[in-house]
Amino acid sequence: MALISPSRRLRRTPFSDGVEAAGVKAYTVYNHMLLATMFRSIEEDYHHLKSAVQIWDVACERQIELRGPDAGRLMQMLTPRDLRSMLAGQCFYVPIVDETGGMLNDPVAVKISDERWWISIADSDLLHWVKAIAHSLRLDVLVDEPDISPLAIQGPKADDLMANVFGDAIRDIKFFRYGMFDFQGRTLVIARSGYSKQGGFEIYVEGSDIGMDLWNALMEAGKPYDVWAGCPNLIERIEGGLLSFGNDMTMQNTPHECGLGKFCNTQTAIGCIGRDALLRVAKEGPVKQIRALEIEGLPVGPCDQLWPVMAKGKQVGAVSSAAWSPDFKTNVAIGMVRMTHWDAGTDVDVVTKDGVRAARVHEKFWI
Ligand code: THG
Repeated sequence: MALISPSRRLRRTPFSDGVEAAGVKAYTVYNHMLLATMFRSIEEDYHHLKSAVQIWDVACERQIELRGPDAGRLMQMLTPRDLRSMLAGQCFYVPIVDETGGMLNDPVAVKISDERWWISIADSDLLHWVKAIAHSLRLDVLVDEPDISPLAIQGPKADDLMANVFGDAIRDIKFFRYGMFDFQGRTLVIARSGYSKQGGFEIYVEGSDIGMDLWNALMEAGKPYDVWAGCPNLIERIEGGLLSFGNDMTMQNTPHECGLGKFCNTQTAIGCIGRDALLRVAKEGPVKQIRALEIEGLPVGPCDQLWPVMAKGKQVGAVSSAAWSPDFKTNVAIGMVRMTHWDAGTDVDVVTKDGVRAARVHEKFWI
């Protein structure tokens, strides 16, 4: 692969100096921002993530802030998840849908107060959609992208590392809840969440100016735990069934097709823009859905285009993410599979870029 050309369009992050000093080997672009994808090798990073602790520059998980009396109303317009029970101090994984029920994004919503919400977005320009709704309905809410950059601490030693910097109270934060913690006189939101199944935290770093000081403090505090700079890991996130917007699903898919029906309360999410469309699809049920797939044979290359899933010469689905799993000693994959072939154990073929491979629908994700 060639190099990536730096430019103003491709935004750096408050932690980019640290990422570079740590020897980043590959980047992707996410929300028009740099996101590291590899430090040593994807496999070394994977083993280390599962045994130690890593600091991830996930500033590209940009925030959309909703501020004002209509913030809660606007937030509910965006998602079919019922937000009435959500309290300040909680985070919710929320599908965001358009008027046809198509997925526009799958962010984490963070409720700061009734009148202040953050939407921690995946890779799509959601800000435009949210601003247009607020403006066209003359809602009493400000919508913008504040200077807030998530920094994730992930891995089994994450609690110990974080306790060294923020104190033992950090250990009491529950999954998808957050607390407020001080660093250099700044109060930061710290949630127990993150794009891995290894456990850990996300610090919503408010103010780019403290970015490198916090990065360095965490690196120092992590020395006893063999901390590395890291990044979301392709293998681990497939094993864990963590979906990637733009890869595993697009605007063409409903939340139900994505297996995100459990995060929808379409009956009671009054005000959700896609509600009528989703009531129809929820009644019929999806005819294709995300599945875990096991692809036989030698390690497959990265999936940078959909790989057709075939049965008896007919296409019955497509694989969107795949990687060799060292722990499960098979190729793990995520794909969308038609109803006729989505039962666990169904044998299919996958047309990978290095040839046709036998594959099987797996009953669930691996971790
Ligand atoms: N954290 C934050 N922002 C993000 C991500 C994140 N924005 C971009 C991207 N990741 C959004 N997508 C996801 C996908 C999965 C999860 C979070 C964000 C996730 N899912 C858990 C699961 O499926 O096991 C838990 C969901 C739940 O039980 O509520 O964590 O990672 N800030």
